[in-house]
Amino acid sequence: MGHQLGDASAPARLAAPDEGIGRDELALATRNHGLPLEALRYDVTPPGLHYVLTHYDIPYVPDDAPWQLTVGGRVRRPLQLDLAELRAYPQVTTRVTLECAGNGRALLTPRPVSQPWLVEAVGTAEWTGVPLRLLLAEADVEAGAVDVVFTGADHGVERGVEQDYQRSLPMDVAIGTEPEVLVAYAMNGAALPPQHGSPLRLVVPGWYGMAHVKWLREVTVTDTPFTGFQQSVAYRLRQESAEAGEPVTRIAPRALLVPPGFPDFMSRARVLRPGPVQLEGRAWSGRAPVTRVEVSTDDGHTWHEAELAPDDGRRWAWRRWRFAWTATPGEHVLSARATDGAGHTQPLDQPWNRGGFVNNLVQRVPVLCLEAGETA
Ligand SMILES: Nc1nc2c(c(=O)[nH]1)N[C@H]1C(S)=C(S)[C@@H](COP(=O)(O)O)O[C@H]1N2
Ligand SMILES: [Mo]
Repeated sequence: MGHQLGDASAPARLAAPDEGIGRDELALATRNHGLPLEALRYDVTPPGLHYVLTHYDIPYVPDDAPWQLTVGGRVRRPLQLDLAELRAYPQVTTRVTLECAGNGRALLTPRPVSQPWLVEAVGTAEWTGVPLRLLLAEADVEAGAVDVVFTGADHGVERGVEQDYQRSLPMDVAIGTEPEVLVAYAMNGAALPPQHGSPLRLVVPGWYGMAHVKWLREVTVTDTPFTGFQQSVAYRLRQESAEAGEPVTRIAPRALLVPPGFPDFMSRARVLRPGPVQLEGRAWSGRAPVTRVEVSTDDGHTWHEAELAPDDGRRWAWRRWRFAWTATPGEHVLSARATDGAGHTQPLDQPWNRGGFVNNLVQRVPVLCLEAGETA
């Protein structure tokens, strides 16, 4: 099987210099959709507009099918909980901006061949569930525990390794309160949709998407570091395939613009009429609260302070920003750049690694402003 379906010791492929998006990437792109960027206008992303990423197949779980979550491994009191039992625990609702670690990958040179996101792998939802720390406290974790492994019900093969989708968190993150990790059973006040993990998923506010295990069926406490595929092979920052690499964890700051004006159907190039334009968008960071957004209308040569919406205490959700601009006829390149309270900001030159992860290169939005009275 490894012979036909890849080899875990072989690195993920990089596209040749002029190689276009291939059929394999197209197949991924048609299954895994992004946020239509005009939906950045909503505080909470409406159902169906939130991005989706699923490595294998979406498990078929009929509404009335029984579901058991087990909490086991290095614990004194293993738990087995159905949905009604989970709902009986204290419940928490948190608004969370979720972003795929591979967002921006298809803009990289050279391009890592995988899900070819431009910049739209993001969305914001209100997740309701049980704090994971309550379940772990009840299960009574043994001394010497190091990781908590989360197993989804989906199954597949990746670079020759057959697996259930599994990711782990260090114990201090799993039982922490900043962020508070949730075992979520509701999204925007309704049961989880199939593509977002029905009936249960993990939510790790501030962390990139890969940590938020969907179709969650098992929580396992370990006394040795977890070395599964998604932890040790995928989701590592490497320049060379032989490196062990650094793990991908929290979301780096990013700002995006609501696309101004109107689009050309094929190129999606933006067209504007001259005069005052309210530029607006969203900014987020999983590392520290966003403290600043700057805007450039001259392809990054000069930067101006944008107005950030007041802090509403929703630490893990994107923040709105805006900037008043007067469009003049001709071509312009618009950009926004977020900075967080820990001093992280967005680079103007692409950060590159073999997986195309944590790439928060400043967005460039070319626009064509028409002459007064002209139509496109
Ligand atoms: N079980 C399972 N959980 C998963 C995945 C998966 O393939 N299987 N994909 C992860 C990745 S890479 C991302 S970016 C997020 C996407 O969550 P969403 O589809 O709800 O937006 O789910 C994560 N959780
Ligand atoms: Mo992802």
